[in-house]
Amino acid sequence: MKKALITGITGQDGAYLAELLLSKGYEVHGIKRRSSLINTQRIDHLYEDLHEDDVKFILHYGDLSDSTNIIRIVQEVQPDEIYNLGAMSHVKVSFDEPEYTAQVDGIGTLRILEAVRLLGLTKKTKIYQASTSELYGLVQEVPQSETTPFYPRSPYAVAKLYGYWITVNYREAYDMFAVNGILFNHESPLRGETFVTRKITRAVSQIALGQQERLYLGNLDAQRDWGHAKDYVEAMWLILQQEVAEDYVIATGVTTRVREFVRMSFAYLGIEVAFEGEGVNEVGKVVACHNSEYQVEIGKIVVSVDEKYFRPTEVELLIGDPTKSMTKLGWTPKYDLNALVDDMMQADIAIFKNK
Ligand code: NDP
Ligand code: GDR
Repeated sequence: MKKALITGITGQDGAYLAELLLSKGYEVHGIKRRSSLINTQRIDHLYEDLHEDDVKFILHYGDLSDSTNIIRIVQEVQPDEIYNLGAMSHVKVSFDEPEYTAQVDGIGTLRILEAVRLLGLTKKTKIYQASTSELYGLVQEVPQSETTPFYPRSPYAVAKLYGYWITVNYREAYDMFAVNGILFNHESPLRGETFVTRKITRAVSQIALGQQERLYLGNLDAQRDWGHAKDYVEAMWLILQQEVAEDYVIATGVTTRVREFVRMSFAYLGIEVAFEGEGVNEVGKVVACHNSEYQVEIGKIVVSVDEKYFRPTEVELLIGDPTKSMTKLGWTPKYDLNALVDDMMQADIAIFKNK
């Protein structure tokens, strides 16, 4: 039986990956942070009583900012595979917490690699590093592939750049199986509530149900290549099952503006929204409602721009080229953007109908 260790197991990807690996017969270990309130909501359904025999899902307290703790856990678990998903993952927040972000997202990656090396596990343990399309930052070429130059645009992306290169360096210097998945944005009903897609699907649900007046967003023009997290954790696993350690871009190859994601989310409920005005004065108005269940007035402004959500330096356009992962890994996503919006809206409208 293979053993996997997942950092960031309480996050969106950690939860889906743990589910996937358990379904493949792995023993799954995860690192969770101590918090004053319980933070395991996304993985509670996987919890097993440690007093039972043959437990396959085990959590350890830990933090990527603490080397001794990382070394101890890696020594105890002796994992065949480590998925380093733990990170301060919010781009906007990284401008407020740049040093912490560097510690966790940059040096945290080094701590994992060093733990494996110091414990003499370089031939046993494969390491997956959660790299990101944010590395591309300011557009150098489109679509972005494994060979596109990087130009990070936030403390988050700069920290992740260190994580990317230190992974490549340990692979080359110590012949370790250490690889980067350069994943473009991926979303789901488990997505954190302050990332734009989930912020939108939650607000749209509440506006339709009369529980919220308006949704305030930042840059409506930003373009993202959005996929479904369920598809992307499959790719993470595939990357570690290859004979040769290589880095891969995981993306859909389709890009969409934030504004369009809003429109699609309202459309799921039968509400048509049109945008008018420019820049900070742009608004989204209801132009029709085809579902009598939702009481939204025609002409009502339901979306406005609030500059407080602008970033000091923005990533305007991301569109990935998934050719390598599709041909070499045989990876094909099951969800397109419509299916993603449907999945998220279905989940959020159900949550708020029950409130
Ligand atoms: P989430 O923000 O949902 O989850 C992040 C996880 O990291 C959480 O479990 C969080 O714990 C944990 N974490 C945060 N700080 C620390 C720390 N100091 N020590 C240990 N663990 C910590 O992110 P996602 O699941 O969306 O993303 C997973 C990884 O993939 C991240 O590294 C992210 O940067 C990267 N990525 C994500 C993409 C996406 O579109 N989702 C795209 C490309 C890369 P807690 O629950 O306690 O906060
Ligand atoms: P991103 O995701 O920065 O791409 O990072 P996010 O959903 O935060 O932003 C996407 C785009 O939407 C614009 N935007 C807003 N964003 C947020 N969060 N809130 C708003 O109100 C808002 N209005 C407009 C942003 O400016 C941006 O252009 C995510 C994270 O998961 C990273 O960890 C990961 O590495 C990258 O995706 C790939």
